[in-house]
Amino acid sequence: MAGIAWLVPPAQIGLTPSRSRPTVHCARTNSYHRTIFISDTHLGTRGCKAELLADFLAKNACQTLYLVGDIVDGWQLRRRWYWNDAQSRVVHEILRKVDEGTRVIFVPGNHDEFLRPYCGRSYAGIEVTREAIHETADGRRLLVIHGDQFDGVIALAKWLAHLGSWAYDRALQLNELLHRVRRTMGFPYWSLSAWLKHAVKDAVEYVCHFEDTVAQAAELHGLDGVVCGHIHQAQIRRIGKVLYLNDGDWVESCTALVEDARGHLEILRWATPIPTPAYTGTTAVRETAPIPA
Ligand SMILES: [Mn+2]
Repeated sequence: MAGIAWLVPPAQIGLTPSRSRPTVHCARTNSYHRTIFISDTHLGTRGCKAELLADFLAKNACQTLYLVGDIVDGWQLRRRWYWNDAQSRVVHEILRKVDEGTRVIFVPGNHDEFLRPYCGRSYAGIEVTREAIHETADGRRLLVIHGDQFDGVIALAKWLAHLGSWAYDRALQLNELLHRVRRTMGFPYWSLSAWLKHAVKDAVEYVCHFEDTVAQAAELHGLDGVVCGHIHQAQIRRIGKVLYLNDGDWVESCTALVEDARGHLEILRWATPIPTPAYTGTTAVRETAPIPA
């Protein structure tokens, strides 16, 4: 299927100064990138935009291709597996890249966690790894992870937030008791309730900030940025000292993150061409059921 790609202008992130780039270009022109990052393709589900993805892979070559998780939907396998020719073409295009010398690195996500025990091995020339460090052409080091690693932390924070008001009332009572005990032992005043209130407030903010959490992880590792997927929202923005990059998904947005020879990073959106009247006779069934991140 033919597609039209347009470049989403990078956010104001203080990267290399913008060059005179076309904002719209035809997908029929083959493009070469230093690196391509894609994730959340959810092969094995009806939601996967496999035709567009196969088209994108066929027309975009690269030195390194990162598959940033949720590529194959193993959760769907347990329920009802869906496969079609377009999905086979996606696999074929990935293997063709391997044959052509592209380094393909697969970082499994939560939907393809069944592959995680095989991290450190290679299959059909595809390296499977729990996480990777990508070095851009201009020397920046980016952590490459799917992002579900933080679900536990965020889920715990959500639980803490729900516990919030009840716990705070109990904490006020406990605080008074604690204060009395500490005073008899000669310790200075320390407010448990104030600490708890602060912790719960932090927890609520944590839930809302997957992006911040992932970025913080990269910063803690002393890296320049992080590339992830998982939440199906393509994004390039600076968070604190690091660059947060999310390559989006191939269920709804059909986006990839690409790096050029100079280390410039941007989001590429691969979209369905506007149907001409000749095609309107065919009724397309649109897949609207959201895939869980
Ligand atoms: Mn995921």
